[in-house]
Amino acid sequence: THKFWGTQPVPQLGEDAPEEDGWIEPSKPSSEVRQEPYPLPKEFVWSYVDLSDDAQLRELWDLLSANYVEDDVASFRFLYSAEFLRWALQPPGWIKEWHLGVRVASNKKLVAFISAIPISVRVRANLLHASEVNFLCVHKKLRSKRLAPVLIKEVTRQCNLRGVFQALYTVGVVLPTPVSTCRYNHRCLNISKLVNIGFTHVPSNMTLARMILIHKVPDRPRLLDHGGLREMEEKDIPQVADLYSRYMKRFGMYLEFNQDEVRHHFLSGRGEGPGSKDSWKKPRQGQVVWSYVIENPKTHKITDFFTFYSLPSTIIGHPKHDVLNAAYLYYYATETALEDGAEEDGRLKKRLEELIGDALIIADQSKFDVFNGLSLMDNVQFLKDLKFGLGDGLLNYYLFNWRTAPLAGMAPVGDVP
Ligand code: YNC
Ligand code: MG
Repeated sequence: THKFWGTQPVPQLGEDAPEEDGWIEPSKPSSEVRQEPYPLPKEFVWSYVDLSDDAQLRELWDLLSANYVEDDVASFRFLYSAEFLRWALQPPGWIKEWHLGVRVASNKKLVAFISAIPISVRVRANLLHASEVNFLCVHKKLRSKRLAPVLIKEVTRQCNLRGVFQALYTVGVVLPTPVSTCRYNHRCLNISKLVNIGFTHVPSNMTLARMILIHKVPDRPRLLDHGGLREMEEKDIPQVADLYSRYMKRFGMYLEFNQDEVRHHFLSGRGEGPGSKDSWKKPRQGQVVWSYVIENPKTHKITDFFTFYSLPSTIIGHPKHDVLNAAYLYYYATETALEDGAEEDGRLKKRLEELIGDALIIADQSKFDVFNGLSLMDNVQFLKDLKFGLGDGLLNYYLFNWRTAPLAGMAPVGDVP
């Protein structure tokens, strides 16, 4: 039983799928929302964390780098960079009161955090003006004291005060009640390091040398010279936004992005310094996101794009290596998916293998050790043939205060009514 989640407007475990999609609790005017912050145990105080201030950004980085998500056996812990945190938490329309910290009253040390950002999420036929909740973290020394429910209730109150009554969030563990569940898949790139740190192992029917050979990728993206591949630029935003929205309509749940959001998510996280013809080989200073387009050389039409981001993990207690450099597949889209019959006759699969295959090459040249992808969108089309292996991590997707039937993690079409 869930003492906290049992009291919240979420579908309870074992509940039947609803006949109609809709809220669980109705929205209310902000005058009827609770006006006082939820009380904290007396040694703590609420504190908004201002990420525009380098000193406070550093405090959040310190908290998360020591206390945020670890895998089941505590071998790895996410190590979000400061640039990543700013990029993730300050998208267009970000709200100061949604970067919510808890400090020790006596010495002001930051010991807990939760965040929300505004999103427009389409869930089947409905477009929800919602928030995305992330980076919930309680210092290791303060675990199991029921602080997390207070953080969740307070961020909910802050959302409600802004007229937001639905939220989207992802969690590794199962709570009431996932709307979808995805699995992590890993494309190993730096085999010797990954074997060395125990991230993967050499199968009994293979040698290390053979395993390295099998996972070797070319050293130059295949679509670079004649295929129209280049880094995404500011001028591409209208076309990329249009392609993104047409492509994503094929799925039962996705975020809608306007052009400012496309600019933010795909271009603002690219760090310092101008792009150059060869910048795919080497990350820029502080680079968080890598974004590429395919431009038809004759029509100048953008036919495809792909993006991935950098999210390293601390390797806990290893004598030689301290950081796992992981790239995560982010958004992509291709006109091929929108052509009649492309899924049935294998054209979509072939195109995605070309695109994501080049993403792997770029990530390899940028010195990533591994490239991760979830079992969602069209990923199931290429994961196996591009030599991704099944991970043991799951990612559960949740909606707060919204009922809808479960969405298949991998199903592309068919889910949309
Ligand atoms: C979790 N991750 O079940 P019950 S993901 C939500 N998300 O409640 P205590 C969680 N709930 O079962 P601790 C949760 N983990 O009794 C635990 N819970 O009903 C529930 N880890 O609280 C749990 N970050 O304070 C139980 O637990 C209750 O001290 C127990 O703190 C939990 O960001 C946590 O994994 C996760 O820092 C803070 O373990 C702590 O253990 C920790 O006694 C490492 O809490 C880091 C970590 C979570 C990453 C993420 C998404 C969070 C979503 C939160 C829900 C948002 C709902 C929408 C709100 C806005 C609505 C609007 C509008
Ligand atoms: Mg606690």
